[in-house]
Amino acid sequence: MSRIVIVSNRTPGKGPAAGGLAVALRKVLADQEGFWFGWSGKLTDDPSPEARIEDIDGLSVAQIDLTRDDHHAYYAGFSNSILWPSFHLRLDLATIESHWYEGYRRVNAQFARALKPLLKPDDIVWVHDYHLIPLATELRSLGARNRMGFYLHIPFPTADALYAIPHHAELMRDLSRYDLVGMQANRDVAAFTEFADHQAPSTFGATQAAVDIDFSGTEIAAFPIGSDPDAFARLAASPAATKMIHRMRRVLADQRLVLGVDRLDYSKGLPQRVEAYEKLLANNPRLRRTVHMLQVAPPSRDSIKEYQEIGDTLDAMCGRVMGRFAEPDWQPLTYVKRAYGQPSLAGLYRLARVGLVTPLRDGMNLVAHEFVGSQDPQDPGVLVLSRFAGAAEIFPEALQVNPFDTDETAEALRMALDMPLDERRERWGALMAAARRHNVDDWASSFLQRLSPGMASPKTSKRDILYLASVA
Ligand code: ADQ
Repeated sequence: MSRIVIVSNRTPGKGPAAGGLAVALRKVLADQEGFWFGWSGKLTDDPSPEARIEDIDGLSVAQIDLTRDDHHAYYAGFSNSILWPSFHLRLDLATIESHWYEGYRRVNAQFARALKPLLKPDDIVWVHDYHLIPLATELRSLGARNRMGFYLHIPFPTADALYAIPHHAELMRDLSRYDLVGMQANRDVAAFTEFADHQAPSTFGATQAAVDIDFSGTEIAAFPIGSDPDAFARLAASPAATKMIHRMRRVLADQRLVLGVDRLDYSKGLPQRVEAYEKLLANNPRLRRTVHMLQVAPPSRDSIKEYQEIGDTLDAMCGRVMGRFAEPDWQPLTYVKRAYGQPSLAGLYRLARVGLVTPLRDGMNLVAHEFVGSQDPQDPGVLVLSRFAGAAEIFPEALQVNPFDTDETAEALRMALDMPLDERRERWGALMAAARRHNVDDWASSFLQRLSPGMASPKTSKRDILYLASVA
């Protein structure tokens, strides 16, 4: 049976993960033979060209070190100061330094040189995310003929945003070296298809004469990622979750909890969210003292200026709302900057009357799935969801909002808080059914089955792949 080789920027570490990728993929290799390949997290002056192979929490992991300069250019530079903001349509937050691209390609070539000797001919290679778009090109130039799939965890940009990315034509050519490219949502496949349709090789013309993009050998389809909603349901009733719920109930008393859980990232719409909550309190004095907002947002990528700035902005906004509405015996909100284990998160999700998931743009958003999975079926909370998250295609029964319109989000919050129990149950029943249909096991087996149709699957996927679109 073919082995699965998962490749991502970082190999998984021990302990709770604050990123969706690690949470989702641990499960794949728990069920199936193979290994995980990526950067170790270590920076050295003279990295070994060979990967170290270790067992980490029962997973076989092959890792390499990077030099500080290469890592900066590849990770903080090209990946997270150019690709991340552009793919999230935040060109205003992109910083372009042209030398970062060489570092990005150098690291992808280094990954390929260390991975190629570990590959057997029938291994299936599954590459994850925007850090590693050129990996198939690099592996193929070393002679690898394996089936290779790429999954983009973040949204695919509009054509205009793509044009703003240096070397975008080469990156698109790199995508064409994969057998399968998976995206989160139909909107991403549509954006990709639009770009591919309008950028036939000839139209790259004089400025891009060397680039010849042929997508006829690449299948493009949407495979919306999910969580394990039944595991969250169990976790939410576990002793650790119950402990968190009791602690919070003592503090909250009769106040209803409005909950946000996110990495601290400008794509998550946190200032707009706090502003919407401020408007809720301003427009509905009767709700003061009856609600409390908890925003959990551990810092991420904090070596990047734009991430420090979003932290400062959020601090200031939370301070403003406190100053405007707090009483000696009532605080309107709490802002916590740390990561929690899944049982504690599940407890918070279950306790919340409203899950406020309002990114300005998001590939999927697993917090929405986890919130749904964790609810008490007898007394479920309400999901307020950005229509610009991939999850909006999965959860039409959420209260969907335009997160840029803070009046609309404030009104959705009011509706959620006033929603009768019958309606909450009805909406949650539909959301939970959707979360189960799109669970993470089926996501992984759907992608792997499509990448390698003859391969035995660890779990038979009953889900049809509803989101297929092909540019071939
Ligand atoms: P992220 O941008 O990290 O992921 P998301 O999908 O919400 O966003 O996943 C976050 C994960 O981190 C969730 O599993 C959540 O439980 C966990 N998490 C968040 N805050 C936490 C905290 N304070 N403590 C502990 N855990 C926390 C990227 C894309 C998304 C896409 C995922 C998966 O940006 O759009 O859904 O990958 O493909």
